[in-house]
Amino acid sequence: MSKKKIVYIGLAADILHEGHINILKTASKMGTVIVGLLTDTAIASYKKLPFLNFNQRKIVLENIKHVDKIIPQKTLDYVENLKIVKPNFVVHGDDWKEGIQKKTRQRVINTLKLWGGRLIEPKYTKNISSTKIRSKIYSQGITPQNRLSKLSRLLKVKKIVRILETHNSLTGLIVENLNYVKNSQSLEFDGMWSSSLTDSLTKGKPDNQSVDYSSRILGLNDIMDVTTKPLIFDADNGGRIEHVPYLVKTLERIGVSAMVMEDKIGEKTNSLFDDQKKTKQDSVKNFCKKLKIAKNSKISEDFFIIARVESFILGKSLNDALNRAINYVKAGADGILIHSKEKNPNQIFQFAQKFSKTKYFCPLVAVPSTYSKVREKELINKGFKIVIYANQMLRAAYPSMVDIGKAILKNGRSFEVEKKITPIKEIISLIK
Ligand code: SPV
Ligand code: MG
Repeated sequence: MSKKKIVYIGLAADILHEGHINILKTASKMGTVIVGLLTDTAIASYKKLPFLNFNQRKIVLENIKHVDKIIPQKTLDYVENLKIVKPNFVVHGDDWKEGIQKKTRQRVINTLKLWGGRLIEPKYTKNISSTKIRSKIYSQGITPQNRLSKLSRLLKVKKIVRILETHNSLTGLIVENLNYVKNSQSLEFDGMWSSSLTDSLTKGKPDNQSVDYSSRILGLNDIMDVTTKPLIFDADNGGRIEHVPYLVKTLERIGVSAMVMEDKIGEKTNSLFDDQKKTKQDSVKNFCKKLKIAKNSKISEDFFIIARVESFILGKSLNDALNRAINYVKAGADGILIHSKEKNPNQIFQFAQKFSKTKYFCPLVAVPSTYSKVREKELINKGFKIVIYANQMLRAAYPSMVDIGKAILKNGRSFEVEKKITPIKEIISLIK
């Protein structure tokens, strides 16, 4: 076959194995090989972040003799690049005939037809796949530094980073492994929220710092043992100012990616309570001092200090919230959590609109507990980069456990609840 034919291959090339080499070899026999190397954003749109970033993956590929040229492929979909390159052939393993890439494949076939190009599908190399290698690597765990920096990487490539509350290792495993395929896209949670509220409630105590940091961090260690996703820590108001450096250091050491510090003082009351009389908001000056200390205590650039503005919780104005956010960013906050307990997101949307016009705009965090009708799409449109589902796992478990307990009391046996609970066979092998 003439060397002048153009062959296009879309690749993530994060974990290269002999299957990829087979494809590249086949392609190089057919003509000039152009690899559309998926960008980090493209990869993160349908699976986990790659281990290696775009440039690292590019360097590896550039040094493979079957590759003639590399261009970025910005989406999982090939069409944009195909229309530019107009290749005679696209080569892809035949494994994408089924599953989430089925539609992508069909669009490749339709596009190639426009200029008489063809899709070549070598037989998938048996017993080897990046997905298998990747899950083997993940089952080994992750270093604290690698986990810590994941949030910063996710913020660069995701439209919104989706975080779910985790109050023990089992809920951590749910965040780690759960996925849902919707419109050929595999959806998952990007990371975990360690909530002061649910950490306290699981210990049967109120959310008023009765459960101290040491106890919460012990729980975190258990979660970190069995997961690899990033974690954001709810640090309440950071505690006493002289203790802040030690909290930051401890969190960094165990691989936490961010700590959220709220600008309240006085007796701690959970923000979702109507009555906030016992709580006051810290002065801008004091809270900025705390933020500066936190910022100066961290070692890693990727560890984020997120300042949580409680103005709306305490009935203060939009201007107060804005002024605080601006000052907090000036003091070193890497992100702003604008909290609200309204039934709709208007208040935080107004805030986002004004804040985005200032030069201090930085990643915004939403906690849609009371305004839960809001969709992630709307949050993205208003400039939010992180959404935290802050308590839903515990709220799911509690009523279910109460119902089952009641049913056992009512019936004097457990037979009636069998259908509602996980079968023994499944529960004993839940953790393999
Ligand atoms: C938590 O989850 O503990 C939080 C969020 O801080 S809230 O409960 O809304 O205050
Ligand atoms: Mg809290």
